[in-house]
Amino acid sequence: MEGSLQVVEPATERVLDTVPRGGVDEVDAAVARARAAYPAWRAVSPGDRATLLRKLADAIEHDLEGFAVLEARNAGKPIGDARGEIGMVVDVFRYYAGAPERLLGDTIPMAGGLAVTVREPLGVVGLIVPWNFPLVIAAWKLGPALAAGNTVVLKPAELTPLTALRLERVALEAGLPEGVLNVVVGPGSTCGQRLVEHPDVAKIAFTGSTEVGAGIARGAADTIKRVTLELGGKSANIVFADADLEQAAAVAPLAVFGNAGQDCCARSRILVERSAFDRFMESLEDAVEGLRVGDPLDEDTQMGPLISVAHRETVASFVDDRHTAIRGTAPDGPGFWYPPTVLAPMSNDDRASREEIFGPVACVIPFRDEAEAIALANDTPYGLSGSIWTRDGARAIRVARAVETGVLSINSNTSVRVTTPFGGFKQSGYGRELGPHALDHYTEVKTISWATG
Ligand code: TAP
Repeated sequence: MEGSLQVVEPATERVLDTVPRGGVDEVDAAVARARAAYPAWRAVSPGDRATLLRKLADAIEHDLEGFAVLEARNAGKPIGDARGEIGMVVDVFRYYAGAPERLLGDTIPMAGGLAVTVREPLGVVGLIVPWNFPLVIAAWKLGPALAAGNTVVLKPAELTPLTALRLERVALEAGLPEGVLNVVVGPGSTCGQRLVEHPDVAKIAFTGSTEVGAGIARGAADTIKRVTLELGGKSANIVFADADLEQAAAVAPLAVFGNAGQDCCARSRILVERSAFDRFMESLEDAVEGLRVGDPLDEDTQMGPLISVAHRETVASFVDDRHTAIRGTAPDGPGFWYPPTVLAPMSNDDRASREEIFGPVACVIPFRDEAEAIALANDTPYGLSGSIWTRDGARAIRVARAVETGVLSINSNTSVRVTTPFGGFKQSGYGRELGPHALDHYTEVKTISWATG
């Protein structure tokens, strides 16, 4: 054990809890527990594994408010958002409870017999998750991993470990066998790194920065580990002049300032057709100035603080007064507050338009026509999400097919659902979470051929 870790509440800067801080030995012990639990867990009948996942979902739902308040305080997110996220955790386990009995294979004709395929679990899977959506991002990985018969070691971010620790306890109480779901709290540079290098870990599922993701891919190469990476984004919200401009402007703020902008799907580049630029900016101003920023536990709050003082400094480094067109409000006093800020008009070449700020800062960039909108949207190393606002259905489909990104929404800003695949193009990562596709990343296809001669 590497001593203890003080977990800070971003809205008050006070210590929320103190938890044991693990190191390499704790990771090795957790991997050993997961390895020991694996043969029995994969042998649990599909129906019984489904029942256990449903019981886990029920247990989390029963404690939903407890989980939500803890998440809201530890991550500094509005309580309404936290309830929504824990609700999604419940839904994810219920959705993947349907998977063990539906992991179907193929029957393939062959000369002199028959071949069948079966989907086998991988073994021990390491899950490394960030601080922005602590439990729900963990659940996106845990649901398919456990449903497919793997055992797991989950490493939450040191800034936000509390709901993962609560989940570990609740899972045992719900009947998951000992060793199936293990949590280790500790730094990424030691604990995360050890998971990546450990010879008994078959796969790493990671969400976080592109830089750390690239290191994980390199580290995993030595043991040919399977890796899925959900990394950063700099997504475009493309608004054409023929769109419902009031609606597009009314919902644009929460698509970038939701979770205080600490969202890989944040539509942080708002591309607006030049002929509608001024009208759009007027409506946007009202919407940004109306955002309620404050105490995460206040039911009316729409945006909380940033996660840490260091992160606030990084966010502030992208903002200069020269480009600041709109600035919302934020509380004074303790807490890592930063007001929602709109930079406009911006070029796509400006630093704030190119790098993932991961804070409540949006760049509004004018475009001339459809071709330029597509070119600007794609002029980024990332490709995670995005939106298209237009009343022209054919154009919506044309642009959607041309934008290089993993998830896109037309006339809405919602791109994450339990039932649909989620993941990136380009440097936003590879692999898909959620929906039916996630199961492909937690199973191997085995071919068994049977000679009939
Ligand atoms: P990262 O450093 O990527 O951290 C994400 C997770 O990886 C944490 O659990 C972290 O552990 C762990 N980690 C760090 N170094 C590691 C290593 N060498 N080996 C294995 N695991 C390691 O992200 P961050 O520092 O929290 O945020 C930095 C930037 O990343 C943000 O500003 C944002 O741009 C981006 N980010 C993106 C996302 C999404 S959803 N795509 C989420 C968070 C951050 P510890 O933190 O406990 O050390």
